[in-house]
Amino acid sequence: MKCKVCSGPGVIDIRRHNANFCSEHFLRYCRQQVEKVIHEFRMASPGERLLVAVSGGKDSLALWDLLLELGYEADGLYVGLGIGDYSVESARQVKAFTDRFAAPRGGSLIEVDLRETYDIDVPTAAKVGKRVPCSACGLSKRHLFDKAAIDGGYDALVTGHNLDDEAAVLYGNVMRWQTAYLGRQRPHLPAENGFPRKIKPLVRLSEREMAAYCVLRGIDYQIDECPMAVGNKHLQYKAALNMAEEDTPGMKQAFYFGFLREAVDRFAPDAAAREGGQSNGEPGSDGSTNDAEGSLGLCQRCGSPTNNEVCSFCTLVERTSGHDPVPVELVRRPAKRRQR
Ligand code: Q46
Ligand code: ZN
Ligand code: ZN
Repeated sequence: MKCKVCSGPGVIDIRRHNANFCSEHFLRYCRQQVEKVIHEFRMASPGERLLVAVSGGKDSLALWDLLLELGYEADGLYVGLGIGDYSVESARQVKAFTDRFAAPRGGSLIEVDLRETYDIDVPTAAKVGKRVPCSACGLSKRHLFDKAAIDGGYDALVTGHNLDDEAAVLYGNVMRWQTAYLGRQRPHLPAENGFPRKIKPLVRLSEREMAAYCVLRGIDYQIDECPMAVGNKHLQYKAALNMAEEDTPGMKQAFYFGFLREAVDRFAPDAAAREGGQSNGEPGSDGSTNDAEGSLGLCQRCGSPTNNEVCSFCTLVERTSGHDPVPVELVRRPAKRRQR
């Protein structure tokens, strides 16, 4: 296996591009893909302040590293979800990355802990609210990401959704013809209705490539799956698409970028009719959605945009705070409804 660029020993093959790369040229390829997509979708300009939502996983840490490499002013935002040991380890990885890779290049970390600040955590919110954990989690993350970006005066909120993620969300939205979500499934959502600009600069890179990037850069990351993800739809969609990709390399990229080129605009009226909010079908990682909120007013508790008197997050906090913490293992996902 020889590097496509320098003919030196290759360390990774990328079948959809029919290319192998050595370490140096693979890292350069990753930077180029991010630069290309930022330019193509006019995501950000030099000098803007970016806030990267970091989970401790490979994608978000690689993204923060890539943006700093490319010269962007990028800070990190970590939300402590209170998901047992998983969250403890995730926080440790984020802090280690910040100290070693981000701080020396001017990146600082903002931390928000659900338990410390709001007296809730994801397992307890799920149990008390009788919600799917990913729904309570996604709702909380979206709210806190938006709030941190607005409060901190950042030009954009950046998330580490990669090609596999976006193709799986698209697959789920198509399977259920969620036309309003399809109309908003773009890698760049402009700031509107009190929400920050949201961008996804990793959509040209795959999950596997992000893992390789971290290994080659020496970035440690959380390798365990979230214990609350078991059985979620998003993982099932990913598995289905992986089988198709195995047979036809490039299928995922063609599916997702073909959608952006040929179809997303056709669904824009459906998205507009839904009015406000920025949900695009990916609240957590399970693809379920339930709280796209309009923009008719501001939450009486926190001042966030909402079409209710009190926003979904504040409602979640009001219901959940004061309850004893529920251990992760006591939260069971609801039984599947029988299908015909
Ligand atoms: S952290 Fe949260 Fe994910 Fe865990 S509970 Fe679901 S959404 S799976 S990205
Ligand atoms: Zn090379
Ligand atoms: Zn609120």
